[in-house]
Amino acid sequence: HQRWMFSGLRLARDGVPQGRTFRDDVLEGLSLPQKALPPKYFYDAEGSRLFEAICELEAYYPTRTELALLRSAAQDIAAVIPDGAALVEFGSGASLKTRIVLDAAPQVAVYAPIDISAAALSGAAKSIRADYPNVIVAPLLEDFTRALDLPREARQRPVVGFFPGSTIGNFTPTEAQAFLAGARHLLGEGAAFLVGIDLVKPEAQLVEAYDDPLGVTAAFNKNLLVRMNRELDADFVLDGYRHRAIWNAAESRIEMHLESLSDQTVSLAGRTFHFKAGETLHTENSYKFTVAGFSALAAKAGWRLEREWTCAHPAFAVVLLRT
Ligand code: AVI
Repeated sequence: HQRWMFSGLRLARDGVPQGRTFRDDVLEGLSLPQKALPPKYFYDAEGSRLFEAICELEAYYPTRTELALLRSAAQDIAAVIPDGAALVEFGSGASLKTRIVLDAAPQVAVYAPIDISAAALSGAAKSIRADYPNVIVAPLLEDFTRALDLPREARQRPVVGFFPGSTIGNFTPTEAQAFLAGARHLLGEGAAFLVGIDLVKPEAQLVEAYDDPLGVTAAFNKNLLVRMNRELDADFVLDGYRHRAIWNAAESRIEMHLESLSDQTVSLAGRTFHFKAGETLHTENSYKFTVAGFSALAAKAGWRLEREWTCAHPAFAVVLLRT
């Protein structure tokens, strides 16, 4: 596992030795019987910008619900953060929720945000440094599922992990368990881990959140086609696909797909792929939990649920896990 320094950010060295590239994952994903891509590829600069816009939408309840929950739990949360702690955030994006924790817990000495988007990470690091001059900011530009070591600045300190936004819902249960086990290893014995989880709720509200009337989520989904066109020299016709959000009750997840509106062939990286009319490219799962179900999942990865803060309408929870 190698890293190097660049513009003050540590880069994961993609492709060496275990890394897979966007191209590898696209070629494999488009060859599956149900075409599918990992959702992490949404987050190029434009995708990260569109995701921030989603978080502002009336229809997308998770962000504002979790923000309100964090604000009302801030003193409780601050009370479990030790003096001189390092706060390690997985998939930190714009680091907006972090501010609630940092405002309530001035004892945080180091903030280590981990994110795959260079633009989002450097912007967030800059603004956190400006607004919290006493906090050492040690950003890690990396797929947060691959982070193997804490930044030097965060070692030898009490560690609190932070994973808000219900991003854990974008993993399958097997992946979520593996991520939680990896995070336990990364954060270390005795660590606390604050995780936001979106809870099961009525189908109509879920579908509206993932197929908003302004079409921002549709643009976010379709940006994957734009990205493949640009980075892999693909020739997806953007108007040839439509955004779909479907509640899969059996799996307790919202699925996002891009549905082909006609029979069409796409060429990409020297290969061709055929889409039948109505065939979909499955681009994301967003699992919805119960606190009991999530606690059982976390237990399989060596975490015990120590506390929970829950909002009933819309249903959302922030839980505190402990090794
Ligand atoms: C980042 N993640 C938790 C979002 C979600 O709700 O699953 C991504 C998203 N997809 C569509 N809208 C938002």
